[in-house]
Amino acid sequence: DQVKIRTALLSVSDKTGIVELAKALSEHGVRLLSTGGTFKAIRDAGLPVTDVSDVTGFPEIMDGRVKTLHPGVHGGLLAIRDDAEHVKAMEEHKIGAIDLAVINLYPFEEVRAAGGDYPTTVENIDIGGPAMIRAAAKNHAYVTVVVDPQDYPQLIQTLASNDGQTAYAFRQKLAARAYARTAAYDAMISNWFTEALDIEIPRYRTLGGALSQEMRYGENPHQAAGFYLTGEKRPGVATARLLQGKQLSYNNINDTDAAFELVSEFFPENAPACAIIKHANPCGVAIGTSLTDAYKRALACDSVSAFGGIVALNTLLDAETATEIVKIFTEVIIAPDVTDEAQAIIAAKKNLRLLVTGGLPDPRSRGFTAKTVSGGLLVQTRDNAMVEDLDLRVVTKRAPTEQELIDMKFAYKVAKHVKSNAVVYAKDGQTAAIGAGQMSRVDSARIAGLKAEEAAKAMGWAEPMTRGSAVASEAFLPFADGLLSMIAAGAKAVIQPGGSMRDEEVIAAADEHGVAMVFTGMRHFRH
Ligand code: 93A
Repeated sequence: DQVKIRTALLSVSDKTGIVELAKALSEHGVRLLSTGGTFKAIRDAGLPVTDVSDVTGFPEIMDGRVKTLHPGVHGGLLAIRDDAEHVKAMEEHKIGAIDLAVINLYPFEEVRAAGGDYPTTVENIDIGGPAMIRAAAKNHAYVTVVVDPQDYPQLIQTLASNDGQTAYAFRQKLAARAYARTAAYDAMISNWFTEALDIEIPRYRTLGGALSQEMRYGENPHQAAGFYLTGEKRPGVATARLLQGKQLSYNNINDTDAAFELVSEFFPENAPACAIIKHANPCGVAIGTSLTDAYKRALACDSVSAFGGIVALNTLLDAETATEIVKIFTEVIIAPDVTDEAQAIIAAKKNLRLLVTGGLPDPRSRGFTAKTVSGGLLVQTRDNAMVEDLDLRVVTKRAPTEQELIDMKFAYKVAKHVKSNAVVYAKDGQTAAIGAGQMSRVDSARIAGLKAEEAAKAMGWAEPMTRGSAVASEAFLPFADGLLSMIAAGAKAVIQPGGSMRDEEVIAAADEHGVAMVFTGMRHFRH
């Protein structure tokens, strides 16, 4: 069960804590072997260390591409210590056992994140490191493997309290971690290729990531949770900087992602835009003459639901808008950037989280989304369709007016980001009402209509905002009933994919009420 560590091989790119570890090992009389850079760091600290080339009798060649890929190393890691044949082979080929491997890999993730060019990124694919990690982990019956500087203190402590030995259970745990590391590393490399070459989902889609944040809990307090970064270079919640407030929770991250992906559909060069999200669904989206105007108009749609929501902005957050936002309780603000003045205003609200992303994600770029099912992983390319790119077909006698067409497209863009069944009413670049997540489309249409009436009553408006609006349905209207409910709420124009068996019936109902309708030919399910 216990294995005394006599020889250790240290080969690390991230040299954090390596000298302290080498010192502790030396104090336990451990013989240290090491590769070029690591060797130098340890030797410069005045500790005894042997270059691995002296063990293999083979120099590092090809710019270090081949330095530890040698039977002298791999035999030492893989030998079964009490197998007569293995022992004989070790003696015959003068291979010494290696009891501890401390390895961290070429910084592929960092180079990729820093936007390294193709050859540089490829050069940072570590070959020898993962080979040693996997060999050492396989032989965990005898060998201890450490792949993360965070684990050094525990190793040092174990050796100190355990007479320079490690226990089987400890080695097992480290082996599990080692394979998680090499799996995530290779996943990262494979993901980079898919992104760099823009290829379809490969035969073995690997969704690796590195744990960036352990949450206190998941969607509910009795669920454990972590946030893993895949390394995709997309401005958003995963890559944003948190300027103030405590860490985001599981639900915050999910909602903030929905908010920012939605607001990024609106290009800032056209108009400033704001989306307010609750439970991953928008409760108000608007463009405006200014960012403040956009925020106020987004809030007006459903100011009751906006309480405790997430606010996403498509452009620089200014002081005036910040002043408006802090008037009600908001959980998170996410924006490409923030002015110093605005940041100072937000700072007065200690619990309000402020995230800046440095840019907007491209809604047309492909990428992948995934979700788990029991025993499986569903992976698809991101819904990167934009209504501007679609061939809209007028199907009613009345064609939409120019303004109706603008409102339709606005509503359709929002509907793409609303849980199905989605029915979104919009007017003048502002959502008038949003019906989300109902099992029946008529219910979504009706609930939105009711909410608009309630909002009008509460605000003292003469009529609900749905009057004279355009309405979008993210999937086709299977019957005329949904349409009639939209018309009852005051919709004058309808945008929907079309393609139902009863399209004729739906079109006839629209014509009867003088409603203009266009088909997009593309749906935006979001289940
Ligand atoms: O280029 S490699 O794939 N070939 C190897 O044989 C090899 N052996 C160790 N990379 C290799 N390594 C890696 O070198 C380790 O995983 C570690 O990241 C790095 C340490 O190099 P140095 O000690 O020279 O700084």
